[in-house]
Amino acid sequence: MTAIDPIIDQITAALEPHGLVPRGGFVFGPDDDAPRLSHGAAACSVVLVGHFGSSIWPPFTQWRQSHRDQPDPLDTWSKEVLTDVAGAVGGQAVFPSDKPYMPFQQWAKRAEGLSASPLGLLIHPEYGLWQAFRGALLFDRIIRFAPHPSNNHPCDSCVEKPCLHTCPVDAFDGTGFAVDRCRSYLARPEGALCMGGGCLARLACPVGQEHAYMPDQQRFHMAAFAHG
Ligand code: B12
Repeated sequence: MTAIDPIIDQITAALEPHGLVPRGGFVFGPDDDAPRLSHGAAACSVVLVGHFGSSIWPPFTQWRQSHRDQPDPLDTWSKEVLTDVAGAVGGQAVFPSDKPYMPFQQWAKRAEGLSASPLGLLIHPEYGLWQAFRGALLFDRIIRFAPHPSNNHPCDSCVEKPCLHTCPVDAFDGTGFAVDRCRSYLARPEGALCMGGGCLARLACPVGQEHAYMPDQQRFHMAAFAHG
């Protein structure tokens, strides 16, 4: 068996103070539209970076105290942190919020073997919908990754699918997300419950409920989505 690349330990250590973790990765194949590195060549490997549950919230909240009027604070924080980490490990950081959008969810399916929930969000067998990606590190060399576990898709055995029956305006039908209907509801007084406590459809998912974001983080994401 091939040993895992030592750079994964370096990345793990560099991310740890920020509540972030490497979330697998892969080597681009000849048929992939691999992103270009700053020197023009196509990237060879990618390591995804993200978080489970509220692990980023304490370090991010602390950073925010000295960056009070920062627009898009979570994206800005992610860029600050990951640009530094990339520099330290010889990679180049890319971000989910930057256009043209990189296919983060497709990458995550390959890197961690995750599948999409009926809400469109990828679901993790342990952390459910309470996880996301803050960036990815591109490298110009082959990185040896541990094979990801063959994750069962938790939604396959979920008969009730409460995520599809909880939204007060039926914004999710299992095939798409009625973004405008959701946003206009959030703007009305009736939307206060979602705005204050988080997306009811996401909260209805039985998987990984103990990892649901803390209330402050729920409100932050709802506000970012509602006004985005
Ligand atoms: C544009 C976008 C949106 C748009 C979607 C518009 C649309 N119908 O396409 C809007 C603004 C609605 C949106 C909302 C949310 N999003 Co969004 N979004 C993106 C973004 C920036 C680009 C998507 C894209 O076009 N990618 C390019 C294509 C080529 O890549 P892809 O991997 O093939 O894209 C997949 C997605 O587009 C997906 N998709 C299509 N429609 C929708 C709708 C939703 C709601 C989601 C989540 C995904 C999704 O299907 C594609 C095939 O797998 C991605 C980041 C990224 N770079 O991918 C985040 C991303 C998909 N979003 C994410 C999240 C978390 C959300 C929110 C939950 C934000 C929040 N409030 O916390 C909400 C969901 C609403 C809710 N109920 O709370 C996460 C998903 C993480 C995960 N576990 O899978 C991502 C990866 C960002 C991140 N930092 O991790 N989002």
